[in-house]
Amino acid sequence: MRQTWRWFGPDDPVTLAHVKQAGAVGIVSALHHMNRGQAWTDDEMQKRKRLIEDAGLTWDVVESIAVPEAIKTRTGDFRAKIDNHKQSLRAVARAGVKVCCYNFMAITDWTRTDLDWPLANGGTALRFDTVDFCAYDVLVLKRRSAEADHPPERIAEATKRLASWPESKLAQLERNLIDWVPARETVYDRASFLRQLDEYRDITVEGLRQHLFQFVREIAEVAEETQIKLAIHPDDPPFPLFGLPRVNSTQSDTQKLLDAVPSPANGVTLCTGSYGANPSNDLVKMAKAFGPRIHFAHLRNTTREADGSFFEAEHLDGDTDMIGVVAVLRDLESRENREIPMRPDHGHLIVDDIGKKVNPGYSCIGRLKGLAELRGVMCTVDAFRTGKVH
Ligand code: DNO
Repeated sequence: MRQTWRWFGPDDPVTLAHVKQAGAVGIVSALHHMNRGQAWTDDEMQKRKRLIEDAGLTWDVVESIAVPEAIKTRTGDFRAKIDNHKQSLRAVARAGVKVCCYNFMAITDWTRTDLDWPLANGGTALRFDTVDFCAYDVLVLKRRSAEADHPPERIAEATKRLASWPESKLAQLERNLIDWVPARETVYDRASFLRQLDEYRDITVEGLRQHLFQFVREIAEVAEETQIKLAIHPDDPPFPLFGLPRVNSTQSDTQKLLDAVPSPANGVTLCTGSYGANPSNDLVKMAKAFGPRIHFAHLRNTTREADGSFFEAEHLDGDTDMIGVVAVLRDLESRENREIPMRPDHGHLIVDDIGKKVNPGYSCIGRLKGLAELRGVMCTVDAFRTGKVH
């Protein structure tokens, strides 16, 4: 597997020199400053590419070209936005980047209630707590018919918790949920978020799924023509939030997209962490099922709790059989004679990174540790595969 690393660009506190020291060879990056529906330009692609190559690395994956809400809802200027998206893909191809990751989540990108959840060892992790989420959704945001989306016991517990929270805890929760995430292109306040939710009032799951298929049919043509591989990222978390429709949370969701647009350019990002937070997803089975359509892998792990909450575990801990997944991917690579870019996704905040300015989930040392562990798994799996050890 090609060992890559997400780099948010020149403002990322983790520098390209750090990436080299971590031992990654490739970069995953995006033109975040051009990611609100405009067409990416050759100039900007070249500038970014030069920075990466001057550091002795290669730009392997674009993650992501953001998909504007107008495309997901198919309203307003969505036609122009699709044309821009196609132009961006062409610019990506001209710069020589071969894989493009994107997601099709309504309004929210990846969502956590807690970006700094204390671990027993003194580090911190990202966490999604269903009760905290319910407190915000039902009692603070007061979304219309939110009560129907949460069981009564959860609402009762959320009411109790909310009463004990200081203002600062509530403000942080709100920021985490609607007003911030690294590389989320659009952020909201309470009023604008409610307005945006309203745009989805009449869109059903099947409706949004058709919008996805229509969009992918169009961009897959450009991808085929320019020899780019599209890699849709799963919903994170892989269950509905804020009453919004979800269309890429489970194996069957993803399979529907692969079947609807059978082009080999239409593929997936196997994000073990995102899919893994839904107990119906068996990642080893999915890696086998998606096979040749896996164009990119995010390797990380989550531990699920009884009420649907989860936290990000160490890369080799948690509920996903990471060794099983890596073994399937290595097998696939050797059968198909190709290299799948992978990145150690997220990491705990540990050691000297504690107290530093970091992008939550994307500090250096936690990911470096994740990559080192995963590299160990790859080497060991290979040793067994090639008969060096029995
Ligand atoms: C979270 C990431 C997401 C993901 C995008 C893909 O850390 O996995 O930001 O990159 O949702 O479009």
